[in-house]
Amino acid sequence: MNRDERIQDVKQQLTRSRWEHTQRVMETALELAERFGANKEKADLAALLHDYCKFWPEAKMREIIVTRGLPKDLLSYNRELWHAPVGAEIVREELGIQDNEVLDAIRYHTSGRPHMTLLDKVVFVADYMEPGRRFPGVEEVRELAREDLDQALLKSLDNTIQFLVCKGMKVYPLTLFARNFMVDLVH
Ligand code: DGI
Ligand code: FE
Ligand code: FE
Ligand code: FE
Repeated sequence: MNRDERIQDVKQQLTRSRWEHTQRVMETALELAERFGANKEKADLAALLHDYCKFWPEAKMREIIVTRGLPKDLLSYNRELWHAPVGAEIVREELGIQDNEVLDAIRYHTSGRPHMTLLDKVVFVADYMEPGRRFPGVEEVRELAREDLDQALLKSLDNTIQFLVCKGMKVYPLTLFARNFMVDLVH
């Protein structure tokens, strides 16, 4: 499967507005990869595929989590988290993506994790700050990302956790571990 065929495949999985988001994540990830020295081909591929399973039915995602041995604790947290690990599994199985760095960047693009790789950070921050995003505090993340990817990542995690807490929602432990890890790293 070449890049154009992959693009057609991804477009079929997504709504028009989600495909436009994906294109902006690809552009932003490429800029960040260039700025901070990540592998541009991998950033492009991970960004293209990062939301592959975003619109899969909840029951189908649940089945993938159970049958493929993905972390079962996901099932007791927000279903918005599921498309990331399910997406990594599905692009490996169905699109034949074998690069574990790319698969990890997809797998952890929503939750984050401790010890995020440069590629993980590029995809996570690109997804958070692509020019279509209107989150409170996103402009500060864009400013930080001009010079310091780690500070931009920490601020994205802080903003997301604050958002969830303000809404009275649970926070997936991996997101808290990711944030705590980044606090130590930047100080
Ligand atoms: O798929 P996208 O909309 O492009 O963005 P995403 O994959 O980063 O995340 C989707 C949403 O998941 C995000 O707006 C907040 C929500 N969410 C729910 N519980 C958690 C969570 N995000 C994180 N990081 N941690 C959670 O526990
Ligand atoms: Fe996503
Ligand atoms: Fe995200
Ligand atoms: Fe996304």
